[in-house]
Amino acid sequence: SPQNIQSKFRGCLVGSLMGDCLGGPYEGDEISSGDRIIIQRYFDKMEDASFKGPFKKYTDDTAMMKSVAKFLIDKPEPDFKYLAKLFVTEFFKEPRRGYGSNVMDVFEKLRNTKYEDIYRPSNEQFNGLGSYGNGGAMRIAPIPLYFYDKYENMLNVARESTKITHSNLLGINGALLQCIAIHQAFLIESDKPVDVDGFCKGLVEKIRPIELACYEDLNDKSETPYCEKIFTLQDMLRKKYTDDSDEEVICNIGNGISAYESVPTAIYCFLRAQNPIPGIETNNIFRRTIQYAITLGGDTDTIACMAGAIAGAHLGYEAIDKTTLQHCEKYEDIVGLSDSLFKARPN
Ligand code: R7I
Ligand code: MG
Ligand code: MG
Ligand code: MG
Repeated sequence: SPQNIQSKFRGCLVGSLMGDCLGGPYEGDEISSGDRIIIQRYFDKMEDASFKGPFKKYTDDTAMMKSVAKFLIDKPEPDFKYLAKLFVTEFFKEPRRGYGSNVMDVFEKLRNTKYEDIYRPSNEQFNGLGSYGNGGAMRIAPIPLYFYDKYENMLNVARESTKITHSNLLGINGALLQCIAIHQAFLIESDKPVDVDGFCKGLVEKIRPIELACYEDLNDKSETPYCEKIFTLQDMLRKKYTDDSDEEVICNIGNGISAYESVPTAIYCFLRAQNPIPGIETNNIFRRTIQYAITLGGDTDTIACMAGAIAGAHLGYEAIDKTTLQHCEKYEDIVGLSDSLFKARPN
């Protein structure tokens, strides 16, 4: 296991916060080539110690991630009813954090039914189909950290915690894919380069059995959805970075609010950022990852949050620019939360 575990805990959760805070102002936007220059300057300004400005607010992504961390820290055994209560309490305390437009119904029902069956409200979403939004994936980061040496427990806790709000298979498996991606990145030494092709192969090996178990009627020739998407992004990465355009990435991988159109994109951003990207001027791979994610537009806070969690889990806290971090709301709390999560691990 890696040497700098505590630094990786911090890198991952702080990375998640930074993607959320810095991506927040651009959520839902379509980004033009002129906007790309504005985003470059925005990141340059954040790194300039003489720049003073109001902090960038975090959104629901971080609000819910904090609850997942607290759930792991406070209880020796996973208590999913406790997690449901943390989500609901946090939502009613600060409802205006940009939550998904349907997940609020789950919080209300949970409260009104006094948590009688914590999975029923989520099962009732979208006429019984369940949400396939990226809300399960965006908050998952503490789980692959806490269970980094307990793979099966990691998957089980990731699944059960996601199901409180998301019961559609695409929503659940998207959260599991994000969990696996963070876990894989965490296990790569921070001073070692990422083997991009190997990283994709690892993801396919792990997500395929999970997906196959879900889709029993799948015929032999068709591939499972997330595996298919990983092959697509792998193909795009193999083009040797000559003709990749943002439009192509958005069209083939996505930049939307569904898990299917955002988790693979976050993984793509992390992998693509291992090499220089035209128009993104920085030598810092962490910055390149989240700046690129925001440049793609769409669900910027969430895609940058997920990409930042993966990059931070690989690179650790040292790789993150502290001047930029200081512009993010409650950053000290997230550093403290990472350390508490690290200390809460059994052994
Ligand atoms: O998934 P969720 O928590 O939303 C997270 C997103 C992130 O971008 C946050 O930053 C925040 O802005 O919201 O919340 P949900 O309400 O469950 O899902 C989000 C949206 O995905 C819904 O409001 C729908 O627009 C869409 N969606 C679906 N649409 C049709 N059918 C999710 N599931 C379905 C579906 O089954
Ligand atoms: Mg958000
Ligand atoms: Mg929103
Ligand atoms: Mg979002």
